[in-house]
Amino acid sequence: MSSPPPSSATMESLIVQLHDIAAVKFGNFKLKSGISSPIYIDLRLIVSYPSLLREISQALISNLPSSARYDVVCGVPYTALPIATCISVSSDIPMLMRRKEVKDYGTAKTIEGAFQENQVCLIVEDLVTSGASVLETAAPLRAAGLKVTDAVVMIDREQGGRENLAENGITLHSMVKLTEMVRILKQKGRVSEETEKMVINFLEENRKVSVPVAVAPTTEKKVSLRLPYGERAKKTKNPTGKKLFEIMVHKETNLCLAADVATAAELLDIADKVGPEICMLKTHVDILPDFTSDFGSKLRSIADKHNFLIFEDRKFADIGNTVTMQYEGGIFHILDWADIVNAHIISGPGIVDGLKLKGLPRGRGLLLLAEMSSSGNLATGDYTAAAVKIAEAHSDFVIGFISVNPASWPGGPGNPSLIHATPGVQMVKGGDALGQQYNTPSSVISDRGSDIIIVGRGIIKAENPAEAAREYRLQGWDAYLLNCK
Ligand code: S5P
Repeated sequence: MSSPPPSSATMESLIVQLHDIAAVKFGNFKLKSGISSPIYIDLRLIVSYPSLLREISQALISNLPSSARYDVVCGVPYTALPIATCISVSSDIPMLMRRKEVKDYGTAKTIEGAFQENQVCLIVEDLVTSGASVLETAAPLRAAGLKVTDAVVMIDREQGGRENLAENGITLHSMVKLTEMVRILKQKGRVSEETEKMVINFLEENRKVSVPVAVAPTTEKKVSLRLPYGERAKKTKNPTGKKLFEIMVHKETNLCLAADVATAAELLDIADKVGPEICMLKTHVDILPDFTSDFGSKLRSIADKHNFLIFEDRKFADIGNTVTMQYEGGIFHILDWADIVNAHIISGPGIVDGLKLKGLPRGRGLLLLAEMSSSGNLATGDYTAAAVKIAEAHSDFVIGFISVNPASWPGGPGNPSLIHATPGVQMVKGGDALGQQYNTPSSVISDRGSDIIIVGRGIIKAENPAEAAREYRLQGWDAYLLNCK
């Protein structure tokens, strides 16, 4: 911990060595995301060069400010595991390992090794782009009672990772920034000026893609501690609302999967895989080309097996009389299989009366769209306030809201019997090309005062959706525990 920061000569030599072993390559590479990159970095190779591995580990640790305090280290699996091991052995600092795969839900440990609550854990990573993988490792460490305040990384790609981590309370210490690395390689005659320019342009363009989009409300604030979900279950009149809170407590999850997949077959498959991690599964049944009349009963049996509720995101918007027919009839018979549906209040309170007529006798629940996640949406101010009024007047049937920033509402998230579910959630802030705006699980639960995170593409597009769901569950639950009385 006391060794001086690496000299520029040491740094240059490390970078040249990385180039020598082809851990850094220049050319035309197709990345996992589909885009072509003029640079490719594969730091897994360093395990074959022990002296380089040792030098890098030392450079990482001596790069930390002397004020940094930590009791244990943990590498982000898998590439950073040997680096963390090397730091642990050479600096005599105990190490922890985070499991990527947990076989038995609810019983197996996510963190291996000996530690005590409130110890500080330093995260070790090889390459940071958006910071998502560091956050994925920080979540279970924090959930286990450890403090995570700093992360060391070999290479910072300068694509928003530093800012995203700072937003989550983690200071990033990089050995070298990617542009600096390319500049050094050019100075050493390893790459031409043209290649250097190409890489810098590529980074600039990608930086634009991944720079966090400013998310609508600028009024984020910490909400005061909230009643535990279990207490709120007792205050809830509607049986589905009560059951939802109870499932959340029982399964330790405030995650809802937005299962916007291409077919009914895929939906049933992902429901079964992700089922153990979620309290609710959200469908858009009208996007499924292979919908058949037994879809509802099939999904129901998966929901019963894994104990989650089904939420059909129908967004009813018509007059009361029409929605009764849309809810019950047509080809989808939503009333038969969906525990929860939602409605806009654009048509006035009659829409709630209409849905309630059919839903309440079956014990179903309704969420009102009080806010939306998409940029430029009109569900703000008086409109949001009207949704709250209608919900209060129908609290036997309305179980809560689709909301985005209830902490900023006059009176905050309000009545504890009403639940807040928030879409537009991913591991890092940002947006899509069609107006969707994303916030992180911790900012949604901690700063924005919501109860449930609704995650779609963050899970369904992941390489391993069940594993991604698990990470979202841990982050969402961790944030809930931090904010609960
Ligand atoms: O305001 C809203 C309301 C909803 S219900 N914004 C949303 O994005 N949603 C839904 O949440 C949307 O229809 C989609 O099913 C999900 C978000 O998906 P993601 O892939 O962007 O996470």
